[in-house]
Amino acid sequence: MTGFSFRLVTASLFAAFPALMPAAASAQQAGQPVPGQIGFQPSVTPIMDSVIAFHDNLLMWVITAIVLVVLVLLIVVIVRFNQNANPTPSKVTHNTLVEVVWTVFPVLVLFVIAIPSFGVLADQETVPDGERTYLGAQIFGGEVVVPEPTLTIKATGYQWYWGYEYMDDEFDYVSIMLNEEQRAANKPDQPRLLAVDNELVVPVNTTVRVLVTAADVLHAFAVPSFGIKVDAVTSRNNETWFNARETGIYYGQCSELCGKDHAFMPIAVRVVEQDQYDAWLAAASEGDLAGANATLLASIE
Ligand SMILES: [Cu+2]
Repeated sequence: MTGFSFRLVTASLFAAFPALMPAAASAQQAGQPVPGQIGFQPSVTPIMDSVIAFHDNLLMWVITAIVLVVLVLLIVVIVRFNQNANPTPSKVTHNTLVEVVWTVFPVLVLFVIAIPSFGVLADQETVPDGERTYLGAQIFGGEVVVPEPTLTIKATGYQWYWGYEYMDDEFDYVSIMLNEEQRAANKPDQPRLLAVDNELVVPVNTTVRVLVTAADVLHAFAVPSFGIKVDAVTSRNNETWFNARETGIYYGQCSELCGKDHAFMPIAVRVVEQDQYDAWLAAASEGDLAGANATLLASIE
């Protein structure tokens, strides 16, 4: 792939037109959307690195080329075939060569997009074994070998909240969105419609296997900064993974229309240092989830 990325182009655009800049500057804040945002949320996992590289180094170039070709064709038609320039229209209705070209060319374009895209998609669904180099990473970012998972979490979608089960430690809880009153009282710094009572807590730099299922209707577990989106289907366990390299809080949302409160069942993942996680886990797995969360938040702030 070319080292000259679309990001470079957008960066020079911002340099030329600083007025475009504010959204991009605050986009550095990880894990949630920001007003005026036009790009992805910043990546904190190998999968999201591949997704962003796929977008910046390939997809945006293809899209830009297509837009320019269509624009040129439109201009040619407007200039050469308007009523004044071309008073007697041609009565041609078929042209085999043109039809072959406009069928074969888009097929080739789709192939060029599909092949690396399938690599990135397969990576999301292939849990690391500590040896495999990811295809998306090979194409877009060099060698990335991810250690085997040491933590398995089952995420269950309900109408309309998420349940998290720590499979290795055999405890679970549910995570429900805070309404505005609760948020103002408990987590005023967190965003509206994304803050939850009990966040999903995981350690940093740890491969986490995520089993995704549903208890009632279809849901989908998605966290943009991690580059994962997995359907939650009743009586099935779908599998994905992430390995977050930065502490912080990362928000996602249910991404499969599941009923009237579909928009109100956010996902909040709290990535913390290993010792903070160990302390949290010890208390939470003994049944004191509220105390564990309060201690954890106090140790972060
Ligand atoms: Cu939903």
